[in-house]
Amino acid sequence: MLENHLPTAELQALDAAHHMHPFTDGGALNKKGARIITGGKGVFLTDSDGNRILDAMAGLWCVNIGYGREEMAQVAANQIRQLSFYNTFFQTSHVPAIELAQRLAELAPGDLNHVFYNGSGSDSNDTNIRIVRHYWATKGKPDKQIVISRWNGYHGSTIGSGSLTGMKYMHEQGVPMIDGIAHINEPNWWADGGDMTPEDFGLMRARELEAKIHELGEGNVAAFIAEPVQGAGGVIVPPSTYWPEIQRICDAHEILLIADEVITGFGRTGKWFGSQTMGIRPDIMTIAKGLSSGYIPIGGSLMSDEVADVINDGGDFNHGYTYSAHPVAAAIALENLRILDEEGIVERTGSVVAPYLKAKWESLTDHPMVGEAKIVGAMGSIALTPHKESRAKFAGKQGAVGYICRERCFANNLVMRHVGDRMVISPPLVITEAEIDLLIDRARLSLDEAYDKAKAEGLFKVA
Ligand code: PXG
Repeated sequence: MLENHLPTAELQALDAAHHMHPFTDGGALNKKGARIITGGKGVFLTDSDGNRILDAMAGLWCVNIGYGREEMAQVAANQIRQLSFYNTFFQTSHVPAIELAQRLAELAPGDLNHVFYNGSGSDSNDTNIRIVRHYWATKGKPDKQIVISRWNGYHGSTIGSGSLTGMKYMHEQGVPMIDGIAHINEPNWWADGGDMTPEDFGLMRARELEAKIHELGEGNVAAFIAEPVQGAGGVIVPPSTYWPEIQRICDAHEILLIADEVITGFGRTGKWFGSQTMGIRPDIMTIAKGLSSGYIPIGGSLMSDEVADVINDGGDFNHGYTYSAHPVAAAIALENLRILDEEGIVERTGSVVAPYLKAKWESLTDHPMVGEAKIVGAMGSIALTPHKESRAKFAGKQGAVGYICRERCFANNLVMRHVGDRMVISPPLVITEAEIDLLIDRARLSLDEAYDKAKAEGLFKVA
């Protein structure tokens, strides 16, 4: 533990000198200095200057049970004493891997009874690409190779998962997509819906999948991957017509459906899995983040009986990571699932947090800069706009006003992220009603300040 740490400025200087941050303009950050987080308890973080920050992002969409649970520390310590590491490559297994696999099979919907363990969401989606291609090859259809995903979907940042990811700014940065990936448009009615009703628009965007399958040839398409609710893309909640139509299309054609539940899993949407909330039946599920509440990295690819049977009958599956089924990570995940279940956290998210947060969150639409407010369970977004009726974008650089708002939030001891000009939240599921009130008070104050600043800087103009 680093309790008696160096002064903030010294830590910042060392950070700038030696630590390179993900998805960050390093040069700009090094001049400014990072905020140094020193502790976490429940929904609050502390920083090196003694601020107490309400973390409405649950770390990075992951700390579902809240920070600093003593039981988790005990389980990790005990497991390290018992068996700190062993691999599962060479015909061996261990108790945490077995118990966690059994528990996941119980919790996951349908017959998703089998897990391949990975270390994170990104490498889980790399695994999924390998699984679906090997699956079809084993079934005598080696041409079925292409995985279809969506623009503005997020599936990770390795070369494989980053190719699935639909953020063009990632593809542009020296990471050409791997072969055999195709993208369709996202069901983002606020941004792209024009004069259509959300329902008609949802159907139209879902049918892009069918059109893409026809264009590529059904015999060449392995799978479709999507987040039940897009997270990193800005908490885009699809219109009600979208998922039923996607399910119909996957069923009508020979296409595996992969639900990327890295954010939506483990209670985030008010049920154990977002697939249950959105009424879909995936063949494969990507899990990570909330699986361990972020206490230790772990991810997984959950798959149906049929997919697992084919893979298991296909001879050697030439894939795996050193830390697949890491025993400490598996033990931590099991303890996390016990806490989520026995403390009724998933159930309470649906019955208490979701309705309370929804009412408060939607009340923000009376703010002059807030257009739509969207929320599913405990993941929500608001669209910032200079003109609500026309759903207009801001005239200047996209995301400039969102960035100002995020900076005001940070200054007001609230972590709320911006995705372009959408503000997003995903607080720990253990958040109380009083803490939700505090979240909304700080969000409103930050919106007011950002609104004033955007006006003063001439940014509050319709594009
Ligand atoms: N799938 C989904 C749906 C995700 O949200 C990943 C896969 C990749 O997981 P790993 O564990 O490899 O990071 C994610 C991760 C953001 C942000 O800014 C979101 C993620 C990661 C980093 C930043 O919202 N999601």
